[in-house]
Amino acid sequence: MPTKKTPDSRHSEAAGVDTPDKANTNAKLQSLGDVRSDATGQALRTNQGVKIADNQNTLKAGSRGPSLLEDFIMREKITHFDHERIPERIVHARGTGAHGYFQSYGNHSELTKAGFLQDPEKITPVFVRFSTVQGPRGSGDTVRDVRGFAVKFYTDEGNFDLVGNNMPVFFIQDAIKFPDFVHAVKPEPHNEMPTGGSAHDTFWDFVSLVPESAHMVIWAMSDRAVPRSLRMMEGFGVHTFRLINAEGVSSFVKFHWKPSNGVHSVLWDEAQKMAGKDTDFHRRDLREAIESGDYPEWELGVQVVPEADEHKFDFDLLDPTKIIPEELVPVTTLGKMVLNRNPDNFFAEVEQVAFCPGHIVPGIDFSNDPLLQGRLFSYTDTQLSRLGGPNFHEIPINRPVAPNHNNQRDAIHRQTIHKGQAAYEPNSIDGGWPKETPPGAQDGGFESYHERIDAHKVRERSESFSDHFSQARLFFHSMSKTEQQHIIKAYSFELGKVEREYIRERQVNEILANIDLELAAAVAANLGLPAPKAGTVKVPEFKLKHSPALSQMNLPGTVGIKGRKIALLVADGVDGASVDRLTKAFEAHSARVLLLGPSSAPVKTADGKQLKVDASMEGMPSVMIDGLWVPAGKAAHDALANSGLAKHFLLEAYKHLKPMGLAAEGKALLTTLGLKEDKGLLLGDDKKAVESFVAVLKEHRVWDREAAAEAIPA
Ligand code: HDD
Repeated sequence: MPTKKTPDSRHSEAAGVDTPDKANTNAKLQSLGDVRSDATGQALRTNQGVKIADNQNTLKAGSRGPSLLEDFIMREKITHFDHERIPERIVHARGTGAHGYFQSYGNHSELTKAGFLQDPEKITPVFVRFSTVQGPRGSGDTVRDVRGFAVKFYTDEGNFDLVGNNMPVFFIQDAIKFPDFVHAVKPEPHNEMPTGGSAHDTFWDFVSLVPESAHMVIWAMSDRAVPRSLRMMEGFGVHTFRLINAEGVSSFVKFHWKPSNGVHSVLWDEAQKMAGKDTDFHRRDLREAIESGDYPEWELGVQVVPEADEHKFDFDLLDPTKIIPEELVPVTTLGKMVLNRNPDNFFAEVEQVAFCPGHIVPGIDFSNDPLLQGRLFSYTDTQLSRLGGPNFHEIPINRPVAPNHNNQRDAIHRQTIHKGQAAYEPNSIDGGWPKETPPGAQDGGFESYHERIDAHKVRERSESFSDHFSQARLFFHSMSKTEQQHIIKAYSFELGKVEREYIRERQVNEILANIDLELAAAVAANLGLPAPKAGTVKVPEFKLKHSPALSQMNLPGTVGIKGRKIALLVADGVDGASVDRLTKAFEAHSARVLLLGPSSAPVKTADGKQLKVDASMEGMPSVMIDGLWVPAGKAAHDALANSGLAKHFLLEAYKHLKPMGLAAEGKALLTTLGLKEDKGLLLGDDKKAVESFVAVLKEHRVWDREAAAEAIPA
């Protein structure tokens, strides 16, 4: 508790006043548990605490008569129910979240005075919310879209929100364009279609008229927009921020999250099917991973640009449509984040969490990126209508672990009961408390970076923001051939859904042709349009021609196949020993092995034992697994060869380039299916075959198979 001071001492002494400690921080990890009651052994009561005798029948005038208005129990229940919904987020409505912690790798005090980045012993609780952008709350998880990657760090010095995406750039350069962009991408106003996607006229109308979107749109047409898992995405703070050390030295930084699981995606056909077969694929995957102890991990890194180097690049650091290629400024890792606890209640935690890029702590500051500057206003503002007023910081998931004493009072849904008379400052009644803390090297009050501004008030875009194509080109040229083909197909699919031909033409001729003529020609061919002969603007030559860090083929992660789902397809007559051998072999790599049968009923092994299955091949279709194996057992192979369900499962897995293995007798099954062995389609269940399978699964898919897989029906 604060010690009483004389009224004229305006500042608290930093030490000893409400200093948060580790116990306080750890308490945050438990705090939601404290406010939750699972009500075991408790009587059913009204909100006013009255015990309820009958929760089945309304009070009536006679058992067949009208209901009585005086039934306060029924009215309270129905009234509460009538108001259960709150507005969903305007964007990023569909999401899921998890708790975890952040731990610094060392003392980064040369960069920042932010305490959570200085002490490797310090465990800082975090809550992360992942989201899609376009779709409403009930939309599919696997649609083509940008993914939100918002992290709330509950630091001892206050909450720090890093509200980023899984792509390092954005569609627009100035926040004033955000409502236009969102109105264009959201379902169209006259018919509320499409749900969860950008393949429609208004989106392409807007982006084809706004060339600054070109870079972000090519990311959105790449495999990054169809992630295999939320655990397999990079995250980016997007804007340039500042880190400030105790001496007041500022460096520009870009924040990066690097997943230990690597960066992996699904194929487009797969993504579309998944949206139907399991709308909740990503939230389920995250929840199951955490439940089974496969805690997802990311390293937090920064690209650091000293203040003096601000203008040394071909692009403007303040332009959010630009990356700093990692080949120019490598990412320095600062620490790691581990997600290790699922929310107990989706609404209380995931739905009510309120992020804001303006939530920063001493040692971190904003840059003048005009998109970031606008965001600083928007997020708090939107919470006023979503969460019903300015007290949303008192909702458990939003409460800082740092104390937050001030003279703000009242307003709707106030939880805190403030004692005392003085809710103003200066005051002498309460000894002048709570008091300001002067800025200082460490533990000081927040101080904005003393940037010198000497300018005219203007509504202008800096000339240094005018190149919209060189980095989109760098991105396309840095992709593998496979990734480039996926991008061409994505543009072709999306523009194919655009009804107005002039919009298709404008995107091809005025945007794609400026990125890359071959890309434009390939998309034009798929749309039946003439290939453009030249771009419409002179694109500056970017010194760097390739950035390998942009291709996810170069981002396999560090944990191999840990947590990957491998299906063993079983049927009556399967060789139990083969099932055991394979299970052990894959589990040794920390993969998750699932036995899938023709139905959910157990199958009988060749030696007559009952073998329980995890699911049927229908219940867990091939799009939900990463690889498969058919264990030994002639009768089981024959049964699979005669099952349309099993054949479809195998062909679809093959089409989606998944690693597959079959015991030696699987040759006949392959012939039935018309499939040939390849690098990732293996025969035999010996150690060598298993190791080859694991090696291919580490590369995620059998990329060499793509041409052969074209012939397989979708
Ligand atoms: Fe935003 C939500 C990310 C630009 C206005 N945004 C929101 C979320 C993420 C982002 C991850 C979901 C947070 C959550 O899980 O609750 N937004 C971004 C990124 C941007 C960006 C990476 C550009 C670099 N956003 C942006 C601009 C504006 C907004 C320019 C307004 C001027 N964003 C919002 C919002 C949302 C939001 C309307 C909707 C719900 C919410 O904030 O809490 O205020």
